Amino acid sequence: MNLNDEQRREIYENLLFARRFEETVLEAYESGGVPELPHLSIGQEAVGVGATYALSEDDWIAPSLRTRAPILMRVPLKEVTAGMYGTVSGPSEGRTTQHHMGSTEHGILGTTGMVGSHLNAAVGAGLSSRQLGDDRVSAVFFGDGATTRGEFHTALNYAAVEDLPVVFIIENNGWTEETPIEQVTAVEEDLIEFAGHDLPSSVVDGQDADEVLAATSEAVDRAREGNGPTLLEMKTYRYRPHAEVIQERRDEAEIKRWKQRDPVKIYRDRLLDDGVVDEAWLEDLDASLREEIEASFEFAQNDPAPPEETMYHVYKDVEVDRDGGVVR
Ligand SMILES: Cc1ncc(C[n+]2csc(CCOP(=O)(O)OP(=O)(O)O)c2C)c(N)n1
Ligand SMILES: [Mg+2]
Repeated sequence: MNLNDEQRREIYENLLFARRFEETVLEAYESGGVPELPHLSIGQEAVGVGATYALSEDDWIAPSLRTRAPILMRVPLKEVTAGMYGTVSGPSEGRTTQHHMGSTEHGILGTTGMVGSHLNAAVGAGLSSRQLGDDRVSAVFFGDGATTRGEFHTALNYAAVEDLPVVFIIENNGWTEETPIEQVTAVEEDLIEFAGHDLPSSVVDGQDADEVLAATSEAVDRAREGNGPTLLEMKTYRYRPHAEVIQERRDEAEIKRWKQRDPVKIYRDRLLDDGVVDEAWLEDLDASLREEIEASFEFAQNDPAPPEETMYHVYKDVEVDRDGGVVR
């Protein structure tokens, strides 16, 4: 995919936007304002941004609980922030908070707290695409830990057997909570060794949005042309602990090493080197993103809690007979 200067600036804007948003979430959480424990993806932004940039607006995205950038790229910011506070203007009108965020209106399947459980929902979205003939590709983001779950293998196998238009994206940050991934998997080196199932796969530098975009574009083309699923392993790293309440147990040197491969900095330096942006542009962008994000937090903090009747529209009202058959 050949990018023009405007597209390259747009990718950088999305990277910085995701970074500044989550930094603000952290500040709000630390000052006691966010109702749910953040599991931040700071450090992993290039995976979500690069991959989403490779998709069409109509394509399905199934994020993991940690994946944030694709949501920020598709859903209006005030809605995302309200969604985080569980207030009425959020995508679910206050039925969920950040961990379960989704917005089918924007092609984003709501995620769950059960690791790996959304993979088969994403495969289902691919199957629906096939059956409806609507050309939509389904991209699913999940952690390395999810590759140890049965759901992962079921999803890969079914998508491969049926040649479904699904792109499987492992956000391999090397850790599943407090456990290094190599301790709990039998593969020798890369998680794509799990692929089998006659599935094309590759390992990608997840800190470089251009690399992520190129690999995902290839997979999306394959899926859209009817040639089935692809497994991509994005090597990345989170800069924060698993969740904010958890004490950091990873090696300081390891964290430091990965911070030298900061996806936002890598992209910024490349744009500066290529003369696509200058310092003044970068400063203006940062200031305007901060302002927009602050305004969204102010909006969400003043947004009302959902009315009581919201809880009555979760399940359809039906009457059942003694055998569980639907009467009305
Ligand atoms: C089925 C299941 N088992 C355990 C947990 C507890 N848990 C929550 S997040 C997590 C780690 C997930 O690691 P990974 O898939 O690598 O994603 P990451 O947090 O690194 O983004 C675990 C074990 C859970 N939520 N669901
Ligand atoms: Mg992980």
